[in-house]
Amino acid sequence: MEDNLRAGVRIGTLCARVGITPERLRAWERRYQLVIPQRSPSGYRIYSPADEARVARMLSLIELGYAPVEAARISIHGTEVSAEPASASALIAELHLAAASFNDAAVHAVLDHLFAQESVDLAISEVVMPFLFEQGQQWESGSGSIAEEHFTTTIIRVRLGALSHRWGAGDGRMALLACAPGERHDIGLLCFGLALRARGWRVTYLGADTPISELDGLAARLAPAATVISAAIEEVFEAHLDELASLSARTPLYIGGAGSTEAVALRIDARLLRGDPVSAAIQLTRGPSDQEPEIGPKPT
Ligand code: B12
Repeated sequence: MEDNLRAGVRIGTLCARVGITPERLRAWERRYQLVIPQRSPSGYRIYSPADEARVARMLSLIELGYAPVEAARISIHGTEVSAEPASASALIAELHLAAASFNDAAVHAVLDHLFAQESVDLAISEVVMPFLFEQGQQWESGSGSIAEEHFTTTIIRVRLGALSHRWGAGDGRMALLACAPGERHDIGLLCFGLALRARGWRVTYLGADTPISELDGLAARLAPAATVISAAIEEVFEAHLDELASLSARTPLYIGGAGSTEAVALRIDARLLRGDPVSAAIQLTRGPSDQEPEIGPKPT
């Protein structure tokens, strides 16, 4: 109890943080029992981090057009008793709102909802990928800022990373995953690893900016069923064609991401993983007889 009080904040602090007046918050407490604050020994209301997240979620839902009574119900009960699951477009809209107000509790609340409600495949392909893409477009068109993009990308990356816990365990086929040298866009690769894991594969993940020489040694040591290199920018592959070509002689090499092209795949004798990370994982994990039409041909 004392620990809870120590972790909590008074009403003025909570209201300033989430952007609500104390009067409105007290009204929500009275009408919907949105939160039931504890009391300090001198009688002040004390709010916990969970209370704060709940109030932030209610505010986001109201901004999205939910009636207060419905917003309160969803904020209190979460997804479990929600009559209808939120649509992908509603969740994406909530993420944009949360990004615009730099509200990390709201970003986490949307992701909590998403990962509780959907399979990893759907969460990635219906919400996470389209959201990141739209955020990039907003930034390009000047309607969103780099700060917003960094803010949400960092949280999303951490949450996806949490889902990767122990993805190297088990006895499934193994994929060695890395971004090309100089490449920092690793979220697509992370999603691809999660989609492979959902299909029983093991994942050894090296992440951003991996030297090809390291992959060479590790591929020889681990003998993965697939070594997958990802890049969002084609020039990144082009700067390392010779090294990649020698790597493909030693391991079943695949390339993916927006920077991967048929031309690069042909030049380094690799297979091209087409499309979004989930579709690509589906193609890779199909039997060899199914693979040829779906994955870019490996020249003979
Ligand atoms: C988030 C982001 C960043 C973050 C990355 C954080 C992280 N850890 O991943 C940070 C801030 C680091 C960053 C940096 C830069 N970025 Co950036 N970034 C983005 C942004 C907004 C989202 C990227 C993303 O994850 N998209 C979601 C992915 C998954 O979508 P996608 O890339 O289109 O990929 C599709 C497929 O290729 C596939 N896929 C993706 N990855 C993989 C992997 C595998 C294995 C498979 C099978 C499939 C697959 O799935 C997607 C859906 O179909 C994009 C905008 C956009 N439209 O994507 C720009 C974008 C990719 N960035 C861009 C640029 C220019 C940069 C910088 C050079 C900016 C700078 N001046 O510093 C640096 C480069 C850093 C580097 N050395 O790599 C450009 C690239 C343009 C180009 N083609 O040349 C983009 C497109 C923005 C733009 N429109 O200009 N960026």
